[in-house]
Amino acid sequence: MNIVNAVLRHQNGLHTLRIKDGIIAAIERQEAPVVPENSDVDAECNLVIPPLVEPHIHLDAALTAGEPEWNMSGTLFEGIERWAQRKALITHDDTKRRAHETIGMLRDHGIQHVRTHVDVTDPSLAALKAMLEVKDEARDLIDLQIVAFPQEGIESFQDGRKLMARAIDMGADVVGGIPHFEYTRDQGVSSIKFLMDLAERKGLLVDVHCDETDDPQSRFLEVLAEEARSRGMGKHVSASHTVAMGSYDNAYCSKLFRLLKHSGINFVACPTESIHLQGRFDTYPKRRGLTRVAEIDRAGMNICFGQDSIKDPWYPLGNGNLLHILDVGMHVCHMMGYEDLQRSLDFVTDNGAKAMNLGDRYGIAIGRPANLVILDAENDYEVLRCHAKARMSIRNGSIIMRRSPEHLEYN
Ligand code: 17E
Ligand code: FE2
Repeated sequence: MNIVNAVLRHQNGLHTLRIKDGIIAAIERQEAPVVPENSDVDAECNLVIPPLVEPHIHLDAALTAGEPEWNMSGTLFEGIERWAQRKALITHDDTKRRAHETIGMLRDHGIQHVRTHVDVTDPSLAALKAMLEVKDEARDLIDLQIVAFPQEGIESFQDGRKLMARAIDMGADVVGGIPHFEYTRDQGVSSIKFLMDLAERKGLLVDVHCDETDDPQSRFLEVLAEEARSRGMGKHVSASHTVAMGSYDNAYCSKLFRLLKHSGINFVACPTESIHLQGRFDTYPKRRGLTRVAEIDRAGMNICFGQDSIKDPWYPLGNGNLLHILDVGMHVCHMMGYEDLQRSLDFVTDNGAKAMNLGDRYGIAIGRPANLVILDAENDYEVLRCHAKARMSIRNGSIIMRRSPEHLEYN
């Protein structure tokens, strides 16, 4: 298969991508637009990118909003309570059905790499067992990384440490945590030491829900970053949310940034989720409740966007469209300057791939898997402005999704 008339990011002109045996075999600069041959895919002078990357979602909780009760306060903490009610009812089949349905939504929006946090604070580990099967069954659509995520705590949940260790033995890829939810600061700190020890021993990645609260005293990020720095594990560690940073004073934050840069850790922000869940204890002025996305990026650190939820106890909306999350993120984080708009796709492609440590399995280059998405716009700026959609998603050289252009009629 050849893709002709492709616009590539960071490259001038049009290109032909030649795909053989599921691999990108050649990338050729065209002199001018060409007429496609029969077996060619015509990108029609639109952007062809590597797939969108979803670095942070909870597939085990997706599509459960309102079951059995809705989150009426809109807080993270009521979300965790509502989920505990639903968690008592989950079954293997119910988890698989919802996860597959949600993966279908991600596919429809050009996502092929996904990191999902799976709640392991459940003595049966039913959701994890189900998600390990889903990972295998969904292989033709997405690559799935599974985080062992202790939703109700490692230290403050009964047998929390044992459940984490068991989840890793069962095959979870990434070690998670939730230090700001542990009962005490000490427990938060010891939970981070425990999870970093576990990851180091097993050679695994780390992704911690870290400081997901407007409380400016929630300072577990410094603990995580120092653990990562001193063990030389920074590249393998992600700090998700870190929204308390939006409430830290500048004097502390400037000191913190020195450590963060030295640590080399990655950051994941979830703008729709955080603008919804945070600021809930404020009247006015009301905080935005996001981490310092622009500042982290400007400091040369890696930060990406994720959607976190799709219709779950924490967030009632969502449909898999990561470009919508990008749109909201650029607005809420004050990143609408021309330079940011011109490179906005970084936050849902390359930066996510880096956080997930996808390495040379990701990107448009000769010899890499032919995982490609055609958008219906010509550059990052227009993608954002026009609410572009994925027109085609290609995985290992096969078309897995094709969307017809919108059709309007006028009198
Ligand atoms: N669990 C959590 O602790 N935080 C979230 N944002 C979600 C689940 C969605
Ligand atoms: Fe999350």
